[in-house]
Amino acid sequence: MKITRIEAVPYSIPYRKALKFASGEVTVADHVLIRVHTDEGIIGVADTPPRPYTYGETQQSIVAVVERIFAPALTGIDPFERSKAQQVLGRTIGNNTAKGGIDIALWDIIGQATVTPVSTLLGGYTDSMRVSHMLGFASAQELLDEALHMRADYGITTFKLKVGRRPLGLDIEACHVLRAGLGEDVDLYLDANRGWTANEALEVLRQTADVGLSLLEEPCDAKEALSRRRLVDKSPIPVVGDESVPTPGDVSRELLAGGCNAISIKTARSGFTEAQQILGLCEGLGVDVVMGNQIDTQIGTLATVTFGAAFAATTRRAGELSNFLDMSDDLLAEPLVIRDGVIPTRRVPGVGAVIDDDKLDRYRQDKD
Ligand code: MUC
Ligand code: MG
Repeated sequence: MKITRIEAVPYSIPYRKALKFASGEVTVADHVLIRVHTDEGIIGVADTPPRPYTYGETQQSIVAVVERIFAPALTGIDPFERSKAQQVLGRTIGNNTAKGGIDIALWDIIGQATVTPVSTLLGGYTDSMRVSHMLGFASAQELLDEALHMRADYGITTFKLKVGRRPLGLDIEACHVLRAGLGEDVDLYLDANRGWTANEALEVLRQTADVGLSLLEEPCDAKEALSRRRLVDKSPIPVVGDESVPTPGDVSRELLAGGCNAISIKTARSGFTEAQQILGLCEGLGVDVVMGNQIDTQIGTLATVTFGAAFAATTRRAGELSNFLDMSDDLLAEPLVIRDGVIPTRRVPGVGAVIDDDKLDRYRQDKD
């Protein structure tokens, strides 16, 4: 089998509710749909979310790097020879979600060609993922209302609260209001998107010691190595690396430097191949992982469920899988459903992301 063509289709779907966090906000999904075509008519699909404040990528940069660099270099390669493709992708630095998308599309082709669900090909540990919901900036009461709604309507009992780059009192109050309103049997953790100094993070941890938070993600910039290491040493809860650890090399650097002691795995930026390498590193070093969310659409979320359900270590914690609920629409022909707090994998060949072509026509931005 040979790759014959790679499409990068820019499209735009508005959010019903914006998601605000310390490093930016999302009001519309200006994403790029990747489609890898083969000479046997099998097409691999994946979604890429441009995040300039995290990876420096834009919708235009993803389309450009795919059309001008990756497509010409990958055309003619056999999708099964993923390591050859990884070599080609690795020759261009950065562009994390563009690379991740192409890798996921190659796995989708391999699953379709072998008539096997990719979650099974990856390891097939289980057939669903528990859901963690991301709470963006809002007042403490609005956050509690949203969490109560997510628990009542979707059975979600794990919440990641976005904090940072605003008065500490607001974040501390939100932690207490959520714990008081949701009770003890809910898992609560924080993500500051580098929006604090190490000392501010330590102060928040001191003032929320009674809340029972389980994780603290990217509290300050990992490049502030000394204060970051002191924070990791002093923190009573694991400090999670996210935007500081997009590749296996970044993961080993940060873990060995003491910059974090848990890792967020995001298939949007690592694909399945590098995500497996990161997981192997973490399992070997005894480091906890959580399946993160790049503020993904349903296509991106399905990729995260497909990978996360394949391994024991990635199912120990709920995966961040519900951001798509804030979108006004999606390209997935058969919508994802969250029931009793879980999302099932798709028991079909490939990843199972069938696109509704009418919707793609409606939302694509490259129409003549
Ligand atoms: C997250 O976990 O940080 C927000 C910024 C980003 O790059 O991803 C999201 C979610
Ligand atoms: Mg994060």
